Amino acid sequence: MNDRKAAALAGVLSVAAAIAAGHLAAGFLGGATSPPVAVGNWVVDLSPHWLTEFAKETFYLYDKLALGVGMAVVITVLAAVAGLVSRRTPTPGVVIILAFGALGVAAVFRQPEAGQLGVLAPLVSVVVGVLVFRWLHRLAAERAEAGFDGLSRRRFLRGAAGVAAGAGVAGLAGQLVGAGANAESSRAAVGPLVPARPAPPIPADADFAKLGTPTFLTRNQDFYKIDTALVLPQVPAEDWQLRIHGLVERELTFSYADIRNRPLVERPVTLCCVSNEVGGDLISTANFVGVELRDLLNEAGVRPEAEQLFSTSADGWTCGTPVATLLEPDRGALLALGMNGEPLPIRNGFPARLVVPGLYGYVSATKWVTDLELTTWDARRPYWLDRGWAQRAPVKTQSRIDSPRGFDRVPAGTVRVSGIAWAQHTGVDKVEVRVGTGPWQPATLSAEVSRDTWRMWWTELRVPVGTHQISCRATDRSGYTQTGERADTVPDGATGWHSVTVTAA
Ligand SMILES: Nc1nc2c(c(=O)[nH]1)N[C@H]1C(S)=C(S)[C@@H](COP(=O)(O)O)O[C@H]1N2
Ligand SMILES: [Mo]
Repeated sequence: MNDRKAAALAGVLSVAAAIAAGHLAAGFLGGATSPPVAVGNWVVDLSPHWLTEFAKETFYLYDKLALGVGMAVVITVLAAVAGLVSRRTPTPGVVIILAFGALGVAAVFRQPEAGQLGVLAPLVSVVVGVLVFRWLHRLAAERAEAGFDGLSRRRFLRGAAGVAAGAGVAGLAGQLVGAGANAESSRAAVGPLVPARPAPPIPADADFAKLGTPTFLTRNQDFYKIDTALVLPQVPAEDWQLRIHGLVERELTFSYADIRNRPLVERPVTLCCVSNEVGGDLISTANFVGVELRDLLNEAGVRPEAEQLFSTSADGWTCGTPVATLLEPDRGALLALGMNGEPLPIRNGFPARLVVPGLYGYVSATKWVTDLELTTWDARRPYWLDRGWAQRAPVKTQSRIDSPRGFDRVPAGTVRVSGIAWAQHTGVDKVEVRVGTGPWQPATLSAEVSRDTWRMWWTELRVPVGTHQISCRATDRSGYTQTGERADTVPDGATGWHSVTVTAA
């Protein structure tokens, strides 16, 4: 084998080892996305429509395979080039491997399901790639120094064969481990969750999206996501169980089939995070499908001493919800299996989560829920309580301006302003807007879908030339008008009016 062939081989084998190692690491990291898979998804997303159509027609069921082969060809060529340009020193090859790594990190992070640990898989790739490349490079260099004697040649070839075998084993192992650790196939097998009581149709005037507000229902991929999970728990529906125990007459355990075979209800609910700053975007709305949590609790027979529903997720996160709230006949708390016509996305709690209208997520919305214990407030302390957050946290009445954006330039005169308001389980009654400290002016509200969901608003304001603050405030059905006093999100939710500064010319 001549010098060039050895150099190209070193490049190709180290990149193969890097990819296989990253794939294996992703398998072990559970929710993490494998770098080659993430890059593949990216390629698919970037492909123009005609190309994906062409691929489907030409390769039929094998379009994914064709994509894999295509990527393999491109990567092999680039890796061989990396080896060839590194014949004097390994630095150019190392730089190319680092660039591959950066691509891997970027690709993994565009995947919505990548947990915070997702970055580890591409990092493992890079480290393995660089180490293997430097090692093979040294063996190749020693071979040249030794004048291509039999011993140094054999050492290089043995090293290369070892790397090839190792990469093959790691890649296969990653495939096996990853398949076992991912709940996506289980989710795909759930099939339609058909509600016996569907949500009301959403009227066309439930949002003012054309005027700059969000859409009434948030698409699943756009739904805000908050949790402590470094990698998303992967719980196949077949393995999932929910246990109800503690201060109950009879302990109950449900399988996924037990729950999904009950009559399902569908209910639009706006979820909101206590960490949402004034004007923040940790708020979204979905049609949740599930069963009445109250029915399950009543079947278990809640004893009068029970104050707290202490719920635990598959990854050990805990949450405390007032039992009295959950037992209110019209609260509408759900053990949810689906949202917006699909099984829950894994990031939003597949196979099952709690949804309680009117309470912030950290005291109510346990994702990947597996255990419901009826208990007292003294006996059990949920996760966020020991970290400075309040025991009880009903959602505070709030509103936000979506258009114009802060620091926008607008034409002086009439300016259209729009946004959202929410007061879950109480209902929004009124939104008012003002320029500077001028008089509050009422805005037009969107059709109310339910008191558990947000409402959109819009109006037109006279804005004179200059820089001005536009503010909004909501009033809820209890007659409470949002206080202008600013409070931090800790311990039980921010208060204050949202305002944006615009310059009119
Ligand atoms: N298992 C688990 N469930 C959880 C959390 C968590 O950290 N772990 N965070 C809660 C918080 S703080 C919020 S605001 C909601 C967010 O739900 P989402 O990610 O579906 O928007 O989930 C709640 N459920
Ligand atoms: Mo939250």
